[in-house]
Amino acid sequence: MSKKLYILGGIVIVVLVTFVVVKNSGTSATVVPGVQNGTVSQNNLNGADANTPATDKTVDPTPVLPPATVTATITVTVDYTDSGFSPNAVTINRGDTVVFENKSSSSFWPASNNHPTHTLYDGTSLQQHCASPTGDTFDACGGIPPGGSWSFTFNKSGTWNYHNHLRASDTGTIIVQ
Ligand SMILES: [Cu+2]
Repeated sequence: MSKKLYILGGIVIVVLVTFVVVKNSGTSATVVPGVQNGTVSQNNLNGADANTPATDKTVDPTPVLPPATVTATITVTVDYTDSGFSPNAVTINRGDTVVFENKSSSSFWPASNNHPTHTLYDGTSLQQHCASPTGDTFDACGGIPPGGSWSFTFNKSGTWNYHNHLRASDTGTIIVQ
């Protein structure tokens, strides 16, 4: 009985000594770099204890995103009067919409140059793109009566000259950046 107690006590002592040695060796190994820097910071001391969660981890702040480079799209109005398109030249960004308002005394038909084929904007002719209009061709494909309007969203960059197909001498320019 007493022999078992001695053995048990010996085991406890061995375990305690081993624990102290391991703990001390860990401490000395990690404190040295702090001392070499001239100062022993609290972080270095905390870091020496393997049971203490590291406190010197820095949490990244919420990333600051650069300002959005895509600007909101806008709608610009071009009036058509008996004197022609006004303003005659308009500069917009890709994705912007131009509303052509007929304030003249007769119907108008805004369309991409060149008259009469209208191939400048999308490469297809009036006969082709007006057969089944998809909304992405710069061509009203029909007369708009006085008081009416026709709008088109420009999704292609370029300098797009246009005219009134019903009075081809009236022209204008949409510059899409
Ligand atoms: Cu035309």
